Amino acid sequence: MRKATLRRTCVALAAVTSLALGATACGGTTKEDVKNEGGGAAASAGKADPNAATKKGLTVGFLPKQVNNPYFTSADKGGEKAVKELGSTYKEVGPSSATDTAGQVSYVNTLTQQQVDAMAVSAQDPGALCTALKQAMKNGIKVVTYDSDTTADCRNAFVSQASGEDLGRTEVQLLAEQIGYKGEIAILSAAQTATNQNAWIEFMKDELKDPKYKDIKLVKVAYGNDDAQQSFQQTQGLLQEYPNLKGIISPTTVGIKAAAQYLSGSKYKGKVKLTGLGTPNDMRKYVKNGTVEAFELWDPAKLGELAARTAIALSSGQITGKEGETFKAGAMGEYTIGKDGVINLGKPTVFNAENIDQFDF
Ligand code: RAM
Repeated sequence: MRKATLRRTCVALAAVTSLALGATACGGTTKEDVKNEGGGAAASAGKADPNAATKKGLTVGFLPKQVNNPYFTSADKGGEKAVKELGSTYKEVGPSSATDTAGQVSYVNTLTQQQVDAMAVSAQDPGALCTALKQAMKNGIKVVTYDSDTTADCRNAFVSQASGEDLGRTEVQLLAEQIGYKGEIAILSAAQTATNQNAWIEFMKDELKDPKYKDIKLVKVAYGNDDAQQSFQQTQGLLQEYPNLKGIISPTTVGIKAAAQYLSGSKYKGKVKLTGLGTPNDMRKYVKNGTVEAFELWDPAKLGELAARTAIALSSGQITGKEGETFKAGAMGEYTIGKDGVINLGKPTVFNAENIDQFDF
């Protein structure tokens, strides 16, 4: 029983029978509160029962960073499909701007008030949502982050698209090959606070420390806020400021598309290389017209599906979010929870002229 429900039952019971109910069941500090305080991946109370039946009739709320971003449309569709297949109800709420953390906080609070059973959240900021998410967990709501994490004690588990390290390093490797290991490069990111973007950028910087990149210089990290127009202008700005720029990494689907659009209509087309994370459907024409050689991504629908399946496994008690627990994610197979409650979807796919037509998302 959720705590909110528990509380209501307690009030009603006390009124009818004047029963003195123990502090553990009603009001006061429950065991769950205590466990949740330290929080983290182990914030879920109790022990996992991998053989517990999958609960039906749950409500799972998806809260992406940004609702009008095609990447999240695909991801959340994958979530919706899985939630429905498992006999539960899906809903989606979220801001239209990727830099509206206050909006995200109020959507968490709304989902909590609506007493959803679980929520899947892509966080615009690692800390801003924490108070609201902890409150949700205190109310017995399971919290899964997907795509972009909060700090670990603000959710039960994080469904990661791929290892952050792999993503950061491989994007540098892709660009380095394209520019012949020489020249100035820049990064065009999304929001300055985005947990996923910043984690990947740290790994890019670390990768660049390898002596094989000694002739490559990262001159700037620009932020297009997952807004098409701002990302386009930032790309233009980068080329004005650094006329010798040889390449750009844009680890955001909105950014890479806008940068490709700018480069493709400019004298830099094919000369300034561009890679990063994009969807095949957005990038197909830029690969075909010679603006982009290769970029990468995972399947966003699969990420959403895994987030949904994780949320329902948590709500069913099959997992609690602790390292080493395993669960079955339908046709996706079995997943194991790693350190800090992180579940990795798998390896990203690199898209280029040879394979891009095999993908439709
Ligand atoms: C954008 C968002 C999202 C990121 C993808 C690659 O849509 O910034 O968080 O994972 O790009």
